[in-house]
Amino acid sequence: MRAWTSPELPRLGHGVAEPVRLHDTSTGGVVPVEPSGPARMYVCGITPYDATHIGHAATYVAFDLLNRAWRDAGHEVRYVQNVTDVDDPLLERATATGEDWAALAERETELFRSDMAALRVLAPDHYIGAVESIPLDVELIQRLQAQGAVYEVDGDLYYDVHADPAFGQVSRLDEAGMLSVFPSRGGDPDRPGKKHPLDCLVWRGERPGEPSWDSGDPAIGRGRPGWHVECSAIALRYLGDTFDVQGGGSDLAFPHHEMSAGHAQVALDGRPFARTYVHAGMVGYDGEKMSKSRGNLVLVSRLREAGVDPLVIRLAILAHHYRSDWEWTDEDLAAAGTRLDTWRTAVRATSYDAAVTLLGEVRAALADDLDAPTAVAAVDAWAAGVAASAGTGGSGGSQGSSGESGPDLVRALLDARLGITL
Ligand code: 5CA
Ligand code: ZN
Repeated sequence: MRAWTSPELPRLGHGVAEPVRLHDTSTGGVVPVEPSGPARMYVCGITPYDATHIGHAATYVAFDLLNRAWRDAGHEVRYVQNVTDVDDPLLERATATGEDWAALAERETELFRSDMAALRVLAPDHYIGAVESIPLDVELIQRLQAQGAVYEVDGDLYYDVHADPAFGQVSRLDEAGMLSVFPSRGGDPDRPGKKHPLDCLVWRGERPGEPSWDSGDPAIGRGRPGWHVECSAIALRYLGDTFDVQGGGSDLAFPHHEMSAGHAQVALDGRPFARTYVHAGMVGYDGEKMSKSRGNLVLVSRLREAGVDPLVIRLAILAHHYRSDWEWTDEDLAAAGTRLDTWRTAVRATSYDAAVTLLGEVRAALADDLDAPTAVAAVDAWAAGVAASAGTGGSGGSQGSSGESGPDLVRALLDARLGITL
């Protein structure tokens, strides 16, 4: 399906940024990520039954920082994202409100596109819906069947998690840990007929009143795909195996990314699905994780309608490290507004030397596991320095040898690396 229009990305001179190091859930450490050829990233997309909230926005802004870091390090980036435009929560919401499920999905996907564009998030190269990827899912399920990794339970097809010897290596949870989160994240540990409580659905047979598709294969029948197979199949088709980063919020590490990796690795005879698994922390509001099902949502579109500058929303997000869990507050937004004003005042009077120093600091912070708060603090310190030297009549306006001015360099830097235009 159609993505959204990416903002222009200024090219920064001054050599290339250093390679990016990222926290990898599967090893538990910060590791160098060294793409060979184009950098390949898959980030799990929305389930479009409600509007984009700050938690979603924070997750996509985090991976946008990675996209921008790779580009500044000289990589071409291949970025793929899905839209889970058919799944239980979407169908349940449509049933509850009496809306057509496909119309609901299309409307919320369109709102997401406009929120992402407003937040200056670079668009994926391939934006793929679950419905349009059903033939890819069927093909993957057939490969899993050929490996003996699929069995039937009353017309539904289940994946045997132990078919992948590496099961557990993405989330690094033990079985008790897996079982404790499985039911709240789409799993059905107690379904009779399953071989193991953690086995997951790959194909849900046709039910009255639910959308279904003909798989074209009598051994699979009519129905709809399970959730994990969707991301596995889309990533393999558009990125190939052993791609650089599989990303999403930390609530996806298990079961979603564990299962998607398992499917792919069984189909690929053990070749790794992704090299690195990167997870953003959960954003809360009013003391709980922000979620559509809890209803404690701060919606990007609602803030925009209320006249909040989307760049201020983006800057409020950047004040938090992507990996930490944090709480959204109205004060965050006010602080980001003040900060943006301060930066906009400072940029007019910056010296070229101060701009070059800032470039090095921002690049270094972001190369270190996308440390946006440190990058933001460096910009704050630069702005304070500019204000202090303006007060003493000091050093505004000088240029580098290329004729580039300090203000031009800082504007390009913050635009290219933080997505903030001054
Ligand atoms: N469609 C699936 C992924 S294939 C899905 O999880 N959709 S979602 O709409 O529920 O979430 C979209 C993305 O936002 C996921 O990466 C999820 O981990 C992330 N996310 C959801 N809630 C939060 C939150 N409160 N804070 C941070 N990220 C969140
Ligand atoms: Zn996914």
